[in-house]
Amino acid sequence: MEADDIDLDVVDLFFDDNDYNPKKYQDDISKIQTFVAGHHARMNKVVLVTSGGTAIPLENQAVRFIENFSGGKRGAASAEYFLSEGYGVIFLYRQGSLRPYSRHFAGGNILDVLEIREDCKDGTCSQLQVDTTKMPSLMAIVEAYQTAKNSGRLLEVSYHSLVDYIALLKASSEALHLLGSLAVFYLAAAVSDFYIPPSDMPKHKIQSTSGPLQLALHQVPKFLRALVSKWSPKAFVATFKLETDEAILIDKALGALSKYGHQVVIANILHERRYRVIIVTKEEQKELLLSRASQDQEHDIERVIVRDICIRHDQFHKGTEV
Ligand code: 9Z3
Repeated sequence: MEADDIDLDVVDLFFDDNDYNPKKYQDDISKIQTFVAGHHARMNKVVLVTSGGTAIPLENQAVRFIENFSGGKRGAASAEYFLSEGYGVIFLYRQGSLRPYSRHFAGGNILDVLEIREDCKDGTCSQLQVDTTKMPSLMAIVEAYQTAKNSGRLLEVSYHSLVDYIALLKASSEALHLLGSLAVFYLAAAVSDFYIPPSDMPKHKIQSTSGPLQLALHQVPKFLRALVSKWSPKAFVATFKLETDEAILIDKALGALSKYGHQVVIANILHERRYRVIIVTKEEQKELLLSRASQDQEHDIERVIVRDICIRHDQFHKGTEV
């Protein structure tokens, strides 16, 4: 048996061993399939953007989880830029993480820009007014959001645990296969490499009276290989590689490219990720760096990343047509 087959078997076993929320899962899959079919009919490009972290439950009826740092800014901002590039966007995000457009209000309190009209304060009417001077960008953001929604180009699907994430990634990938090379994967979610299989989890809450807690975490199978070789083999795939040590970043990115055989790795260092990334392909390494002035004006590096990925996808798609 080839190493690839072994990997793919491990992925199948993972699905056999792990249960996920079947009701929500079925609803989500049918929404994804309908979305993809609609875009296929119009020969539109569609990108799957994954975003946010994953929760690793420690108990079967879970009270505690292992989490990570990702807040979902990369994914949410990128989804907006893909929409403005004309793509249909399936936004697969961790519940509670940032979302396209509403992310702009996450740092403040939206209630601060709303006012109850003077003549409504006796409760006889229900009109609110918006003080846009307190948030000058509000109109443009609402307009962009409504355009995306009304044109049917944005589908948001949430997940919570690692298992939910992987199940939805598989279902989306299989649906997107219909689009061939018009489909893009932009995998920005920070997915845990480790988890506890259900058979190893205690049924009830772990008791602190049992003394120090020792956990054995298992490795999550490498789903990317299944995605690239089996679930959606004609798509353009861009993944992210996160490290904290610059010395190993590029080697790890190149290692991922040769292991999975996909098109692009976007390499980033944790504390530089808002202003610097390196686009790594088999042929080149290209640094994208926001200038100091752009950083001061809080410009998004995602605009530049998405522009670069769209150009590469366009070339890839044209190359597959001949
Ligand atoms: C990233 O590297 C993203 O850029 C961040 C974005 C998660 C750093 P934020 O959500 O951060 O805006 O706060 N994502 C991928 C990280 C990852 O786990 N990649 C896997 C790996 O490095 C491969 S898919 O092994």
